[in-house]
Amino acid sequence: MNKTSLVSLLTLCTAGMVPAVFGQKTMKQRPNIIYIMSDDHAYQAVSSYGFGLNKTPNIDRIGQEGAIFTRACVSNSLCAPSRATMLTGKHSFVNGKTDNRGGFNWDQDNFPKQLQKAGYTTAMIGKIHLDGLPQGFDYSNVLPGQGNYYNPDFIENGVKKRYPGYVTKLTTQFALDWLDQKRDKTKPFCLLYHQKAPHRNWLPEEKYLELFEDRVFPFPDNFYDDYSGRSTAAHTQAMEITKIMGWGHDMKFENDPYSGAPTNFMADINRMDDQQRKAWRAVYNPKNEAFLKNKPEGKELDQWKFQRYLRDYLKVIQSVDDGVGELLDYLDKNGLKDNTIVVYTSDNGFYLGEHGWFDKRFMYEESFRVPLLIRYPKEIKPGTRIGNLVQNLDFAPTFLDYADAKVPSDMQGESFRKLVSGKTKVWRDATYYTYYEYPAEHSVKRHYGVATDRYKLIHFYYDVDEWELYDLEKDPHEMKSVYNDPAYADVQQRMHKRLTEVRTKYGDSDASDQKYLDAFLKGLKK
Ligand code: SGN
Repeated sequence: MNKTSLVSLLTLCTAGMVPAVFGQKTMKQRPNIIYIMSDDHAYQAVSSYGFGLNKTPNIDRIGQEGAIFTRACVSNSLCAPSRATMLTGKHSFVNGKTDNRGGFNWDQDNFPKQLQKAGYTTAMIGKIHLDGLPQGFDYSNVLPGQGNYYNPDFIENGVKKRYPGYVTKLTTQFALDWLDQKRDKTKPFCLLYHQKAPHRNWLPEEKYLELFEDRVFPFPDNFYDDYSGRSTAAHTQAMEITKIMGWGHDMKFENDPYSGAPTNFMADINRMDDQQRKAWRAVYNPKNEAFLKNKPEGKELDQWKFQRYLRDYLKVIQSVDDGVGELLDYLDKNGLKDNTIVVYTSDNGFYLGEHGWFDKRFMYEESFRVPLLIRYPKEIKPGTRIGNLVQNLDFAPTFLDYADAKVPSDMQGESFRKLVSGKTKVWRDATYYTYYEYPAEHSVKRHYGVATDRYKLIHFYYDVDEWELYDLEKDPHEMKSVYNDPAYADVQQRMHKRLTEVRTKYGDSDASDQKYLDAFLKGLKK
């Protein structure tokens, strides 16, 4: 073989286009990876999960042609910590990113760095919410902090620029542009495509402004929860739709309906260009005027707020689903479908009125669980359903496993590659959870806990010392803690044992909680 043909054969092999044969040794074709993550996307708002709120045909397609997980969860239900865990494969108390405040140490190891070492080209596009230039990526184009829905800034490889348009569409456009034009096509790729949507304050794309306006969504059964079956934390949170949402930012009134004063929604309105503002006002102004003419009260007012919240939240998701469709089409058209792993998930779950709430943070199911769908035609049978407790901790080792790359021994997650392809049924039977951001917005107390298939034990600490225990089979909506119920004395004891075991396994302790608490208090004093 002459030098030129050897070079072109090697090029094709690394690009994953042909299996190379060197003597008797076969070099396996390595898959591409597209990891799609949106922000605050509740599983209740992915149509495959069967809640009937909306239709997400493109996201659903990933699960129909691959697998859907019905009990995937996070280890800390908050944006930045969740992303840090996904990248490092380590719990918050190990990677150091325990809450949305403070920096993230990009110098530590992460799975994209390992993929680069293994010959992959990598890109991070969209919301990352971790300060500093992302490490482990050949290309990055990210939003600063939370980003903006309309005419957002993006930081491309460290350089900030404002782009006209809608954030979800722009993020998709940048992802497709990287796939088609910017990536090194001689290598297998890993793309992290992260949507800001559907994060608060849920500003829909112009073409979806009218969507769902004729739908009336029923309250969840526990919308008027009085939290009587639970400890202090559920009573003192600040997540109630009826009490916490504001007239401007959340309810989209330019002037407060009662005082007439301009609201903080003007910041969004002022960021829009004339055409965007006109389209927005054409839909929202008549509805707001109708409200002003006949101001609802009591339950009717609660209904009004709930409808506005849910409609806006679901409208925003429609653009996310469109973007997923565009990416899947790109793979089809470019012969990349069979050799590309596609994952769809969210950084955490979200409340859509359950317990009367929005937001996340609690270890209760709606925020603990996330949508998770994965497609990889070469290994995963279409229509697979997995009910095991996988966690965002597992993404890093799973991707490295698929890439035949080394999984660093200090990564705490486990690869679910064999589980999802049906090669094993052996899996963990308990997951560990921590939450630290308190005192803070939404006032959810610090807690940690352990969840199994059926039970969940939670300890709230810092300014309280209270335990909750749930039997998810009998009480799937976590309305009544059975921690002090004598009928559950055995379960309580067993769950305490499981908690000690997982804390030991992952290296967490009260001392480590104290370390992060001290760091937080020190930060407050500055
Ligand atoms: C903002 C939101 C909160 C949200 C946090 C964290 N308020 O502060 O509702 O809980 O982000 O979200 S807002 O008035 O600014 O919209 S996270 O996704 O970054 O964890």
